[in-house]
Amino acid sequence: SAEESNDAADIEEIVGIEPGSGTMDIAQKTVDGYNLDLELTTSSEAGMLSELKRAIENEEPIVVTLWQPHWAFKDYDLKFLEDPKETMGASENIHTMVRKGLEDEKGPAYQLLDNFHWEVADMNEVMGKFRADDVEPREAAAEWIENNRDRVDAWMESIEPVEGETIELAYVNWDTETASTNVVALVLEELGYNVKLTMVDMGIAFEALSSGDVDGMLIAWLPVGAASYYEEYKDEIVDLGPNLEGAQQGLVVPEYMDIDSIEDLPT
Ligand code: PBE
Repeated sequence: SAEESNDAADIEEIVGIEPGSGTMDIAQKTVDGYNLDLELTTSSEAGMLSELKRAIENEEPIVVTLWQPHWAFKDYDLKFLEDPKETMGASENIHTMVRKGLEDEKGPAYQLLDNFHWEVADMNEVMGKFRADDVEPREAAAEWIENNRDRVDAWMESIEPVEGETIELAYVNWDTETASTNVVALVLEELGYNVKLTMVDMGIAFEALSSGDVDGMLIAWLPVGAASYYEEYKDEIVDLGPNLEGAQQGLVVPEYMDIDSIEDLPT
């Protein structure tokens, strides 16, 4: 029966995302920390989501690495498995980081990046829009800006516009970071910057920022998600603090599954 098929005993794997992501790092620590007898499979955000979709259509058991903000929580009935050891982190913040020297060399951009701050609901709105309406992230970001002009104006307040300067932001191909990076890129363009967005893996982004090859990034989930990279590079980069608070990562299952905790998974 469907009920039996949702038993934790039927689960053999955790469907993960890109190798080298913060998520995979902490998911592996979770497998080790709880002594789980499960294979952590690598995939991509899109691959994980299509496996999730297929499992839900067939009401089959599945465990994925997932996080909030994410439109998947709106599209599907999902739950975070309780994580008493907090190896997947508890409440996470997404930090903005810039290269050393940016404040002196590109003050207005630095100021804007420092001022940028929004809420979980905002990020969900932008990422949900480019997902659901099949519009480009840039268009979804522009629409959010239009609807939140007062807040965007507050980020830009008393920043001197520039002319013809270039700024380069690194980001990873995750919907969360695609949303924030596109919003910030458009506001930097309003300030007069030519904005270059460079999509890379998370490790490359940290490395490029530390060597000064890119100017900034909005991708680091802390204190837990990106901690390994942050520890490695923190002395060579400038952490401007959270641009969003109250994010969360975890092991996530469909509501119809009869387990509630990571401790219910096979060991
Ligand atoms: N994520 C999405 C990323 C950040 C955003 C949670 C998969 C990670 O830290 O791996």
